[in-house]
Parts: sequence; structure tokens; C-alpha cells
Amino acid sequence: MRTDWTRAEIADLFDLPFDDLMFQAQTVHRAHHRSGEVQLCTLLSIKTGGCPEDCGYCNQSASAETDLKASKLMDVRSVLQSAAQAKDAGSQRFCMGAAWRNPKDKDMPAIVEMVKGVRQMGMETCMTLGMLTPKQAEQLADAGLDYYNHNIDTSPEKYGEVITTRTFQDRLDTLENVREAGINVCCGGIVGMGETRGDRVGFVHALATLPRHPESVPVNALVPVKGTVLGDMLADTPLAQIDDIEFVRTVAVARITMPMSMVRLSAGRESMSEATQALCFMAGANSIFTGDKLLTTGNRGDSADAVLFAKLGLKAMEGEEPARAAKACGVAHEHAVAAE
Ligand code: SAM
Ligand code: DTB
Ligand code: SF4
Repeated sequence: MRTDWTRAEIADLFDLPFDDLMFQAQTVHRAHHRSGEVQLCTLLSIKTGGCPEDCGYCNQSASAETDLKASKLMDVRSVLQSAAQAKDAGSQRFCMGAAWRNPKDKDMPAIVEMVKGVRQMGMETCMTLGMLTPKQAEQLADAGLDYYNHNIDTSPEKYGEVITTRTFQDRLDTLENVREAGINVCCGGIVGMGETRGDRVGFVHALATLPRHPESVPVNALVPVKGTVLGDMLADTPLAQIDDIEFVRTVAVARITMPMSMVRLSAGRESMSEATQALCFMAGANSIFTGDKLLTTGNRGDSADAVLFAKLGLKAMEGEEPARAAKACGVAHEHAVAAE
């Protein structure tokens, strides 16, 4: 897979006439993925609020002026109960998120139990706990963690305007620790934070030129929350809101530049029209978060999604995603798809 994309090439993709861009994205998508299948993932906030980081979009930051109630790390039993519900609702992957700068070593035994318990239920596991040391990444790998989510969020240039308490390089360091430990990487970001087209180019470029593409790429549309820096900024300047077509373009360019990755249409679906979501699936998004809650904010809910899937003829993905299947049997990915 190409990891030598230039910014100019990515900018040219963004600039394509919309139907050419969509045609290219669909062509790449169909060469590497089963069309019409969407992976279902469920989120749970296992530790909410009171976070020492100052991410400008996040209502879980202690610096946000929201009425979100902070809570301690959930107990293992309650987490496993939620996971069982998610499995019954047809979810393939259970993603556990904590509002931490980084996990403390004293938290690791409970975290390890959560990973082991969810895996025993036959679901894939994902965690997002902030920065990890190499040792913590190894502990998670030993517990059997399948994916670790850690987003670069935006372009390297824009990053410092959004978060000041940790650097872009800190994020890359954790991603490297996760890779080194042999855990699959889930890494993406947020569109609609008042960034420029150039920032969106820089964001996709940073992902598509990582030494290995993330296996999952979540593309979030900012969920503006009152009391957060960016939520308030958008309320004051509605024109800064992302245009639907520009959002779809971002999904399409991510698909084209990272052909094997799962591209996840993540936060923001609740306020997105069905037509825009349909365009995102056509642009190569093939994974979503299910249920009526993301971590702390609302999501569309399973019945609305069932209606949308029926309208679009989409079905829940079963079995392993292509990138992992190819890795597991040690064959080039193209051969794995061709053999199906
Ligand atoms: N604390 C951990 C961290 O930041 O790495 C994990 C949880 S954090 C909530 C996971 C990701 O959710 C963030 O990196 C960001 O991309 C996304 N996110 C958070 N708040 C959001 C919002 N209001 N709208 C869209 N995406 C959001
Ligand atoms: C990701 O990129 N999006 C998810 C997941 N990774 C952890 C989180 C979205 C959070 C949206 C705001 C909230 O519900 O708190
Ligand atoms: Fe904390 Fe994560 Fe929210 Fe940033 S995105 S404030 S690190 S919970």
C-alpha cells in the first residue's frame, strides 16, 4: 500500500469533480472490500469526564464548562454487562473509552480484565485510554486487545490550535508504541472544527503517510457541545460548519489513499441527513458506531439505522475485515479479495 502520498496529490483528489471522486472511491472500495457491508461497533465510556487535557472539541475536558458529571473507572462486571448487550444487538466490536491523559499503572489490572472478558464473549475489543507507554501497550497486547484508538484529530498545523496539553508528536509516539506491541491501530480525527481545506488535506496526508496505514480510520464530524471551545465557536459562527459535500469528499479521499483501511463514519451521524450518510457509504465508509449513545453524546439509535440500512440495501459485516484476514493468513491482500 502506498505510504508516499504527497500533499499535492491529495489536494488534487479533493479538487476532482464530485462524481469523478466518487467513482474513484467506489472503484478502490470494491477492489478491497465487500460492497454493501458495514461493520457495527459499539462504544462505552468506561471513565467519564474530568480529563486534564484541553481538547477544544471535548466536553469531557475539565476545562470545558459543561454539566457533564465526571465519574470513576467503571467496575469490570458492569462493563461486561454492557458488552453482552452490545453483542445481543449485533455489534461486532466493543470500544471502551476513558477520559484520561494516560492510564495509571494501578488501573491496568481492571483494564486487562475488561479486554479479556469482552474477548471471551467473541467480540473484537478496542480501547482508547489516551497516551500509552511501551510497557502499557504490551500489557494490552498480552491481554489480547485487538485495536487501540488514538486520533491525530487534524492536520499537524491546526493541531496546536485545538489542543495545547500534548503535542502531535506525543500522539505519533503512542501510535508507534501500539504498533510495536502488535495491536491494530485505529486512528483518525474530526472534520468541521473550522479547519481549512488545506488542513483536511494535511490531516489525510498525515494518516496516509504513516509507516503503515491504520487498520481503522474514524472520520468524526464535530458534535458541537455548548461549553466547549469549539462548540461555542460554531454556535457563534455557523458559517464555519462543515459543508456536507466537503465532508463526503474527505471520506472519499481517505478511502482512496488508504484502500485497505476500514473507514468509520463516526461521531456526528445524529445530525447528518440520510442522504449525506448514503453518500459517505458510497464514498467508501464501511463502519459505524451503533446505539443511541457514543461516549457521552447522542447517536442515531439502532432502529433509525435499521431503517437506513433497509433503504440502502446495506447489511452488517460478518467475519473478519479484509486487512486483518489478509494479515492472518499471510497473503497479499489483493489475492485474499480475488479468491473470495
Ligand atoms: N481520552 C482519549 C483520547 O483522547 O485519546 C480517548 C477518548 S476521546 C473522546 C476519542 C476521540 O473522540 C477524540 O480523539 C476525538 O477525535 C473524538 N471526539 C471527542 N469529542 C468529540 C466531539 N465533540 N465531536 C467529534 N468527535 C469527538
Ligand atoms: C472516535 O474517533 N470517535 C469515537 C471513538 N473514536 C472513541 C468517539 C466519539 C466521541 C464523540 C463525543 C462523545 O460522545 O463524547
Ligand atoms: Fe480528554 Fe480525550 Fe476528551 Fe481530550 S478527547 S479532553 S484526552 S477525553
